[in-house]
Amino acid sequence: MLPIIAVVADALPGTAPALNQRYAPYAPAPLTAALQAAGGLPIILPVPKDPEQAAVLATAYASTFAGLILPGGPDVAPGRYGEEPLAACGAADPARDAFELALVAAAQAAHRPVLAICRGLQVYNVALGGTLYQDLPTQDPDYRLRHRQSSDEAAPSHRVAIAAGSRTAGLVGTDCLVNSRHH
Ligand SMILES: [Mn+2]
Repeated sequence: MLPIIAVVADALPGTAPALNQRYAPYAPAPLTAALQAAGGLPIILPVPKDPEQAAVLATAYASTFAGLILPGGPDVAPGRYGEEPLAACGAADPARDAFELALVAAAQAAHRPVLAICRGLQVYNVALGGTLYQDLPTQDPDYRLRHRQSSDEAAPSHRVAIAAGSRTAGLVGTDCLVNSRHH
């Protein structure tokens, strides 16, 4: 049996507003293709509009998947880590925050591994009690790297250090270049 890997949906404006289909859940095609190529069975989890449903659905979903991927997306609401939003903070999606934070808790309770990417890594951090810089250029006195590159957004631009001996280092080495699209 192929392991089911759940990817939380991002949302695009839908095409049939008259039918109340305002948003279309989707996941990035390169991500789902990579999961299929690696022998996984990707599924996309739609974000419940009602945050009240988040915990119940997250627990139910966690019993269905072998692993969870938290992908990229909008900023986490600063209230989730005890801060007021600064002017440079982006718009948050309260329903998605509620669902993903509940999913992290449910995945941990069910002993399912989580791969967190971009926004997902920020969600994971906040879920475990961490805080975030809302905006590096205005908050970090040592800020100098351009983390929101103006070049082709897929082109590698800055260097990252990978922990020696880690699984990631086995795949890409301890020193590599990545694209950078956060703030
Ligand atoms: Mn960066």
